[in-house]
Amino acid sequence: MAQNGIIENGQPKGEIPGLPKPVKITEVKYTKIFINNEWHSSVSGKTFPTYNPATGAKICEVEEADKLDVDKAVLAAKAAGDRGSAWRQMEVSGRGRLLNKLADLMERDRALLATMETMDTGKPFLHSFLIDLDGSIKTLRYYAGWADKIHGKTMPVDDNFMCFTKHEPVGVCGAIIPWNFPLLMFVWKVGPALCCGNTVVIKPAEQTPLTALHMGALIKESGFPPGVVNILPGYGPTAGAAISNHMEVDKVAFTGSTEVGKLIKEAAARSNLKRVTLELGGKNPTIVFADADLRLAVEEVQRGAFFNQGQCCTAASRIFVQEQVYEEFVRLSMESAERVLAGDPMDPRTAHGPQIDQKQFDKIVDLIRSGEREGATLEYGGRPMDRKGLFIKPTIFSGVKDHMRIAKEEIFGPVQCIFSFKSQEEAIERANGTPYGLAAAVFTRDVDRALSVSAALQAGTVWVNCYNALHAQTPFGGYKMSGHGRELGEYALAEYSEVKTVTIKVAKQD
Ligand code: NAD
Ligand code: NW8
Repeated sequence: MAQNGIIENGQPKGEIPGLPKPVKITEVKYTKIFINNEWHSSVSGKTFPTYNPATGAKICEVEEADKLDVDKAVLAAKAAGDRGSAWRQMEVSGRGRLLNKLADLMERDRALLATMETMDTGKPFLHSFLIDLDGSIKTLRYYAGWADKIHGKTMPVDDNFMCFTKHEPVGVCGAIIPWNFPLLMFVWKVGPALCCGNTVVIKPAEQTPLTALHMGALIKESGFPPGVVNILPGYGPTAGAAISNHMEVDKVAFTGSTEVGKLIKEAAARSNLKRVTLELGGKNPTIVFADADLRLAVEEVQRGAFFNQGQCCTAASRIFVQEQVYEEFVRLSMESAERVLAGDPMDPRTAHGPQIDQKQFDKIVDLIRSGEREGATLEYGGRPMDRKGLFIKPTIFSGVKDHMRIAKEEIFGPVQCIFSFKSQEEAIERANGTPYGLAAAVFTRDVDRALSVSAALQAGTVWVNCYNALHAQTPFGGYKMSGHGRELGEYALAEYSEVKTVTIKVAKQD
């Protein structure tokens, strides 16, 4: 968020140029299952409600996809990707043109999409518009650029053979995505899948189906052939499991809990050994050294902890601060937390909204209680806010010890846990002492220290003197139990391609 320069500590710095007003949505237009560029009712006839977490009000009913709807969608996706289909016959640059067109339409509907994202998730409109929409549009344009630049190699062997590789689409790509970044996760999966020529069957999270469905309308309007993208709102154990178990789905990409990640891999193994990429949770360590720019560290780390109400796989949830600056860091963090403006997510000044649902809310409150019981010092917050909706006050614990539940479990809420350390070696050991390995951060002014600590940390991403600095060009994914495979960047293309080796015998010439 530092990157756009107009938000400081999650708050706008005065007037925000280019931030429109939220759009008045009186009726949600797209609430059905999207297959073959058409809107379908569910085979079962069932629907499910989606709620606004800021008010608790029901927004609308959405058609509930289940196994039979997934079967229909997979058939459509398979046909759309067949040899001879419009999608497979299209010039590769045409895929890029369509992805850019989709990005244009997202730009046109940006205020509407941001409003809908805020209604369905409770995240501040300020962030939906400036971060989620910005990142989504950039991701699509980035992959649009790749569509005609994906090529193989030739391998010299000897004069008797000509060998080359081609990168082909994997086929039908399933995607199962979470509720914390519904649009961003949609394009992180659909962007690379489409630029590589695959077709997609995607299930948004049951809490947040609305923006994915709007994307269906934009995908159709862009001119993608029918069946290339199919969108199935529904629940995990039904629609989600039908995707991961399907014999005709060639790959599944999942973002969500470690627990469900294991189920996905198991289902893939039991069915057709479909390829699996997993982006799971984290218990991300940050190490703040005594030589760091302390004010910068406090702001970046706190934003890392509280951004999206703490509902980030990258959340800065374990903050190790060197003992010389520990008290100062805690004090400045409390001051900074005072300035986080919580409230109506549609208000352009709001930087902190409600949690996604009652289940997550209860889990966070329970973990905060466990922190108090286990002897951590509650420095700030720690309580639900005195207002309607699922708001939890930003919370800071100091004196956290490695054995406590709040030090080990993913909280997925606005809770900053601050630990103290003495030596660099100790900090590295403790930072790595987790089964997760998604992201980590280091704050220091010493470039040698920054390099050696970032080399030692077991994490797919290490931020130095910044936090949550994500870009479409840079790969993102986990070490250890945070998953495998990479999203974003050139690396993601490998997850959505098969490599074919063609070896040609060259006849001897007389
Ligand atoms: P979840 O893993 O249950 O949900 C993620 C997606 O998986 C949703 O689309 C869901 O419908 C689907 N799903 C659920 N069960 C499934 C199954 N058996 N087969 C196939 N798909 C299935 O996550 P949750 O219950 O919403 O949240 C629980 C915890 O997960 C959170 O507290 C947090 O710790 C973690 N989480 C992590 C991320 C992340 O970005 N890595 C996102 C959301 C939640
Ligand atoms: C893709 C993503 C981004 C982007 C910018 C700023 C703050 C936080 C996030 C973020 C392309 C270009 C930019 C963020 C997003 C998702 C997660 C955590 C942080 N992404 N951003 Cl899981």
